[in-house]
Amino acid sequence: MRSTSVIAPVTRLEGHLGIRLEINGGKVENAFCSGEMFRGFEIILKGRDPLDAQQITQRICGVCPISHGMASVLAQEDAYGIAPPDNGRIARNLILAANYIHSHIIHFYQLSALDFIDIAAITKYQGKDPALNELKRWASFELSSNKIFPVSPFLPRFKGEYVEDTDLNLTAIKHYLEALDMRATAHKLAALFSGKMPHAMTLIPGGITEKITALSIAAADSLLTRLEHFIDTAYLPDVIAVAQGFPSYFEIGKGHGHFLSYGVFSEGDSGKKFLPDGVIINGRLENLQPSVITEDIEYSYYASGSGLKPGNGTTVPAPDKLKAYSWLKSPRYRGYPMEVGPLARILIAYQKGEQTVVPAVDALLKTIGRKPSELVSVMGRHAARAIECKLVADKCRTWINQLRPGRDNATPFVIPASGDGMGLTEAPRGALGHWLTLKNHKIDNYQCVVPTTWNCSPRDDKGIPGPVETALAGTAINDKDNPIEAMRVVRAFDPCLACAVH
Ligand code: NFE
Ligand code: MG
Repeated sequence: MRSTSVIAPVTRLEGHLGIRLEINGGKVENAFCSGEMFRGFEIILKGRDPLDAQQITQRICGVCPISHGMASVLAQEDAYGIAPPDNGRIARNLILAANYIHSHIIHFYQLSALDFIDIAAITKYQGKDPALNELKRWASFELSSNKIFPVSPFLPRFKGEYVEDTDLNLTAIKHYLEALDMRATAHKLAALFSGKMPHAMTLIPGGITEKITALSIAAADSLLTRLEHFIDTAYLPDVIAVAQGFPSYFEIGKGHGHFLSYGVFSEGDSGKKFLPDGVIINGRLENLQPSVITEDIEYSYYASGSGLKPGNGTTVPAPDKLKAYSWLKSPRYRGYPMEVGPLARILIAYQKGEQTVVPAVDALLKTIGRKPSELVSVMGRHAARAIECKLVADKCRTWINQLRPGRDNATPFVIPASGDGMGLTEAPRGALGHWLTLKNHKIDNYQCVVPTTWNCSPRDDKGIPGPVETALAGTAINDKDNPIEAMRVVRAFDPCLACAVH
């Protein structure tokens, strides 16, 4: 029997994503991802002073602003021919790392965990924690009230199988509340070097404007200890427990199996990055070649040329285009749709034999009794994100110890009248690139190709679906009116549609 299920917008992710599932015989036959709104940052940037770019592009998103600021200053550094001194480079690593920790913790607890954890278990709570008792009072009321519109964010929810173990449910709900405090802690860590969060004041081409002091180093060390404790005692164990409770989700949501990472967290002049760049196509590792990136628009609400390289890209909205179904363009790498994000970074680092990554991945796989290939799945994406969060947090200790109070934190520069630059980095959700062209000292063209644009892209000019569309195909849907299985597939990618449409 055929049916269609449309979920628009999908909740518990950032921005406006619509999903259309065409179901045949209880399985998704075709899936479509729609970015439902237009924003126009690439147009807003035209004609402006290039130093506005790292501030304006950070407003693309409140979750991953640092990545946009970083891509922007990297593109400008490429155009101006400069690089930051060690203090600037390392402090930027720390700001970005703190933003990763913040983002990964939100994603698991606030956005995804409620696909698995049973919030109704709070009614069984017998302890004395005031916050949990307040949650219990509220949830007991909502669950028994039969209101036609229950109060979000916990209810309403799709019917489905949730965790049955009361202790695990109550532990995860307690961690849900603690995660809110950890997000603030990660923001405080970033703000020691970024001025404030979420949108950093201090990022400039050539480094950062904030002086490094003994006080900021000591404060960073202390905040990091709290974050590491939460990752070790809550985030990782909770992900492992959920993974063990839902083993079928190591089979669900596979996707194309092509992965892309630009590499991130510069280790200095050698060009080495803590998480390396690379590409995996059909299981084979390749060197990254940015010149083969293009964007198609056959099914996107744009009238610009199709198949353009981002450096020559244009953004001409066409809301009446009949064939279109998304405000995302379709980025492709040598024609391939690429999955980006923590799983891509971890698999590429693992295949490259990175010394810190390989033992961490092997230890986790041993704990959960899985093979590396099984990471390409819903649970694998959660596991990869959690491992990455731990690796990045632990690496912050090294970076904090490498900061030198009083030394330069920025390199002077002159903005040339014309030129172009490419800034490639990795946002929490994956590969992020900004392309900049200057004319008369002003921005002539600015193009962003963003992680969720890769992951949630619509079909390309050849009709090939995007990574999330492909990961959804084949998923068994038990009840088309409660397609929780599809929501688990989508949320495992941690989509941000605000970024994706930019
Ligand atoms: Ni709005 Fe972002 C990240 C970027 S995702 S969250 O991480 O760039 O498309
Ligand atoms: Mg773009």
